Amino acid sequence: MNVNVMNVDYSTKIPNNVNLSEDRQVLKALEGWHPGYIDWWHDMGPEGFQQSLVYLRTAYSVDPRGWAKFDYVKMPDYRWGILLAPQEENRVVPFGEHFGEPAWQEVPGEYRAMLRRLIVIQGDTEPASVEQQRHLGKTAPSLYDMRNLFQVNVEEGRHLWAMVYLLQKYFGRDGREEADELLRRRSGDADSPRMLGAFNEKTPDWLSFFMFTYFTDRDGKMQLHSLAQSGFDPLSRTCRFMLTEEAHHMFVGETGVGRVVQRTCEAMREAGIDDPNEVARVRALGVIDLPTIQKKLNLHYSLSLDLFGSEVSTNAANAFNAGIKGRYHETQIEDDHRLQNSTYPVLKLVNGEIKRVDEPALTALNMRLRDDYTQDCAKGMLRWNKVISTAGIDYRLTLPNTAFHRAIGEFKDVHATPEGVLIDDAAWQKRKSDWLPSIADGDYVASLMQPVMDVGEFASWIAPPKVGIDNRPGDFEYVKIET
Ligand code: BYC
Repeated sequence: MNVNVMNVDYSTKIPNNVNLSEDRQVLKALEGWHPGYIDWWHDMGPEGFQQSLVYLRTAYSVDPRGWAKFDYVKMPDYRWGILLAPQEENRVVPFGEHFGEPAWQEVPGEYRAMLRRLIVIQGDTEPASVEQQRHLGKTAPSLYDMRNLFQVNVEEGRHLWAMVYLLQKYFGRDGREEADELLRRRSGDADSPRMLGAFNEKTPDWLSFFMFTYFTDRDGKMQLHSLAQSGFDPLSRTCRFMLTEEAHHMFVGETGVGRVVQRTCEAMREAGIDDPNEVARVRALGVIDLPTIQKKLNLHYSLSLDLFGSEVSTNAANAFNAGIKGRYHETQIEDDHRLQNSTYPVLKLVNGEIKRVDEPALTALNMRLRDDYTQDCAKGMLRWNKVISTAGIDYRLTLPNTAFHRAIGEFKDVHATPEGVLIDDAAWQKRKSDWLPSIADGDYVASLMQPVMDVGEFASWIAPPKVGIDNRPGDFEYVKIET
């Protein structure tokens, strides 16, 4: 491990551990990009609270034993920095046609376009999520939750910086142009939308935010893991450090949904309601009924599955062959890491039925990553279901079938129930509001979104967390709101 890259240089305008002060050209490009970023943050970052002091963590090192410090910061003063995990000595390309060759420190010419595309797609998602979440501060269910939202937002901003650094350092003029485009596209904009579907959807309320951080940030985790395997070493190192921050985002999602479920179960028990499908009675308690939570889950999981691309993809095969994008935990997998002769079972439509069919493993890489993702999703759900069963309520949250509500890949042209039964358009239209949030469900959840900004207080529909951030007590003032 190279000790020099552990600590971050705060003397330049852009904190970094990549020796920017001696890399004048890149420093200049980044400093040139900085004002546009700050404008974007003011226009499209969190609405309001920009002058509030927020108890945020800022990365000061990339040492896994202690990399962040917590302090009150005004969001626009957050030090967005460029941090790469330490360079591993003698690292080799861990998969594909170049397996075993030294990892690249510069962009290999033949893979330039492919690499740039992947970096741009990754970069595009980061500001998109900030845009999607920008109005949520105003309806935060507590100061604790508001702080977590803003933490996620500033770190997604930092992840944008991470990708922009790669573009500006390694891709010259077209990299700089792409960096500018990242600030120009807007989530949900009719003329200039973000690149991937889920990042143009609305995040209308806090339950959606928690589902997004659980399901969509977890796609981020899987994609970052795959890129962290890259033979292009600077990308690998960047993604490795981003994963450190990403863990908190998924924690916010998992505990957020868990706390909503817990509050609903507590309220049902107190009111003596056993049947979770008595939606009107449960809603009268000011909590979110379990069937609506399931519908939100169906929506966010299916939108997130689309982010893996088509089940069978030559793009994915090419990126793997090139040594640019690997598999989840590539180096821990025991095989030849070339996949020239192996197969992988892929879900496909065969004579109107959903079946697993063996495909060449190389073209099936998106499917494989998506399978790894589904397994990862299922883990946290066990905890949510434990809360429900402990409360003695007969209900289980489940992941819908992969064919349900898809816009990308094998199932995009069919309709399927959450159980995976194919149905026709008429049946889908009739039943879809049983499976996805209806306007009425959205209105009800929206009606609960009343801000709670008193220290240590929480909205009626969500339980307090078990522990505070940075071990702070329950009555800690996570955001000092300016008056
Ligand atoms: N929407 O071979 P195909 C995160 C396009 S999230 C729109 O099926 P491929 C985060 C595709 O571009 C992680 N278009 O797929 C989370 C291609 O178009 P072109 C973000 C789509 O290329 C929360 C065509 O369809 N990172 O970090 O194998 C908060 C055929 O493509 C979509 C990455 O995604 C879609 N959903 O895989 C903040 C990693 N899917 O080129 C942040 C980088 C496919 O023919 N990206 N298309 O015009 C990739 O690895 C791959 O590009 C994808 C697609 C997985 C996205």
